[in-house]
Order: sequence, then structure tokens, then C-alpha cells
Amino acid sequence: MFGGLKERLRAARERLGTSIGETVKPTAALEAAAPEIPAAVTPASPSLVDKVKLLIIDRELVVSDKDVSDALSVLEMTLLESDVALPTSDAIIAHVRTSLVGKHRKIGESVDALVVRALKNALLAVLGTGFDLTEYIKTHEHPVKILFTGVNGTGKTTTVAKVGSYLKKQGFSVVIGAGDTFRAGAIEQIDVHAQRLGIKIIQHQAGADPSAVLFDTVQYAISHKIDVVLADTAGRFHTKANLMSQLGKIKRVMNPDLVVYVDEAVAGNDAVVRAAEFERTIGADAVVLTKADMDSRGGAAISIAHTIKKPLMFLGTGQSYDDIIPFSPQQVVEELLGGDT
Ligand SMILES: Nc1nc2c(ncn2[C@@H]2O[C@H](COP(=O)(O)OP(=O)(O)O)[C@@H](O)[C@H]2O)c(=O)[nH]1
Ligand SMILES: [Mg+2]
Repeated sequence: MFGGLKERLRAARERLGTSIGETVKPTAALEAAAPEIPAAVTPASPSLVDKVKLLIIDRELVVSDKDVSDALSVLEMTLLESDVALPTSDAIIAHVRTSLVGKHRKIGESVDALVVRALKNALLAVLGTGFDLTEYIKTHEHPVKILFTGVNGTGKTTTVAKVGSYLKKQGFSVVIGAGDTFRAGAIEQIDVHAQRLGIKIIQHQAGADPSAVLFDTVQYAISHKIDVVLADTAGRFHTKANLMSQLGKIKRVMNPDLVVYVDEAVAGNDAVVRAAEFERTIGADAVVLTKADMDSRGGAAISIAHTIKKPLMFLGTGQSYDDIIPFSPQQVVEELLGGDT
């Protein structure tokens, strides 16, 4: 998903490297230092030459703000063009600046290595830690109840099916609650997934109270000693107030361990704004970003975790059940900056 951003970052990184490389050159005095060693001394005490050489190699060059400011502007444009939210871009730039400026670069050290290290650390700082669902389930009381929410069409139902399949493969027992009772079609959709995956599903008829369905699902999980409850919900309510009160009631009745906010990477900065709004009003424990396969810019993935200070749990990467990957900040950073350093 990060193809476009990766290319842009490479250009920004080269620009940073060139700026530092060009402007922070060894001073004339430093370069002249070696020839200044009295020739007569050299044969008599070669160790002195070695010492001076060592001194030159160990001498450090200090990177100034001026050396990097133009290149950092380029990096900022790169990030914004890739849909990275402004506060997140600001945080990345500030981090890179702090780690480069005032830094003592050893003469022998590659500028690119310095720049890549600064960029990697900056990205890791904004991406946060990720969320290991398997580990969470292993270390919490069962059933672990997970509520999936988010606006309509972003991929909640598909994600519930994918996560169900993912957890089943890891040996956990799963029950799905068909909490989108808004349309009969929605119940049918999740039912088809559950049948295909061989996962138990609890459903009521269309128009039923979603809280009642999810309450029954939790009761089923308790009485059958099921490990995980996955609750699908509708994203479409008549008004925002209605959405809030519905979700409020579901939360009271079902008492989820985790509220997972689902949005689509293709929504870019809109997804970041929506996630922040959702976090303010309902609160989320983690985020799943779908349709990452259709988004080459990658900005939403980088911005959401930083903006709402909640971890990304999975990326949805296609329409099949296996198209889901646990989100790993390390892996993303490696994909963006690793490989060719
Ligand atoms: N390409 C792609 N399509 C997805 C992904 N996740 C969901 N979709 C598609 O997005 C559409 C809406 O998904 P759905 O799960 O019904 O969304 P919901 O309304 O939030 O429950 C469907 O056509 C899904 O196949 C994904 O990761 N990649
Ligand atoms: Mg749905």
C-alpha cells in the first residue's frame, strides 16, 4: 500500500542527504591537518601519523538547522501529498530535525545512513506500538468481546469475517453477533460469511434491537465457553445522536472489552478526521484500516494512530478472508525505508 509514499520518501531522503553532505564538509583546516604532520616525524614515529589519522576520522561535524531546512520543507510536502495529516507531518518533521540538527556526524559515516535512521525513528515515534490481538486474547478473560464500529461501507462486516477466520486459524473459538439489524441484507451478508467460515452466528430479524442480539451473543459465548465474541454493527443511523445513543446502549448491554473503529485507508485524511471525532465521542481501543490494497499513499495509516493515540490493529488488504495483516509499525517502516540502505 505504501508504494507511492515509498518513492516520494526516497526523493526526500536523498535531498536531505545531499543537503547535509554538501554543506557539512570537513573544514579546510581539518583537511589540511594531515599534510601538516612534519615529514620528518613520520618515519621516526609512524604511530603519530596513525594517531592523527584517527583523530581526523574521529573528528565530528555538526549539522546545523540551515543545512537541513530546505530538505525538511521537501519532506513536509512529501508527507502532505501522501495524505499524512498536518499534525502528524509536523511531528515527523520535528522529530527528524531534532535527531539531525546538532548531531555530530563522524567524517567516515554515510550521510544517508544518518538520514534514514532519523526518518525511521521519526516514523516509529508517530506510528505507536500496534496492537497484538492474539496476545490480548491469550492474556484476558474469555469470552473476549470485541465490538466493531464505523461508518457504513468502510468494511466492518468484511473485517468481522476476516478477523473470525484469522482467530479460528489460531485455534480460538469464535461467535459472531449480527448486530447490524438495520436491513435484512446486512444480516444475510454476515450470515453467508459465517456459514462459509464455519463460525457460529447469533442473529435476530431485521429491525430488532442490536443490543438484544449482541446480549444474546455474549450469553451464548459464556454458556458454550467460546473464546471470542465478534460483534458487527450498522454504521448507518438516521442521525448522529441516534448513532451515539445506539452505540451507548450496545456498550452498556454488551460491555465490550475492545471497541474497534473501522475505516478505509482510501478515505485518507477524512478517515483521520472521522477517527478523531469517533474517539472523542465514543472512544476506541484500536483501529482497523481497510482497503489498504487500494491506497498507495499510505497517509491515513501513518496519521490515525498518531492523531487519536490508539493503535492500529489490522490492515485490510483485499476482498478475501486472508486479506488481513496484523499491523506492525516496524514492518511498515522497513517497507518504507528499508531494503536499499
Ligand atoms: N479492496 C478491498 N475491499 C474491501 C476491503 N474490506 C472491505 N472491502 C469491500 O468494501 C465493501 C463494503 O464492505 P462491508 O464489509 O460491507 O462494509 P460495512 O458497511 O462497513 O459493513 C465490500 O464490497 C467489501 O468487499 C479491503 O480490505 N479491500
Ligand atoms: Mg456491514
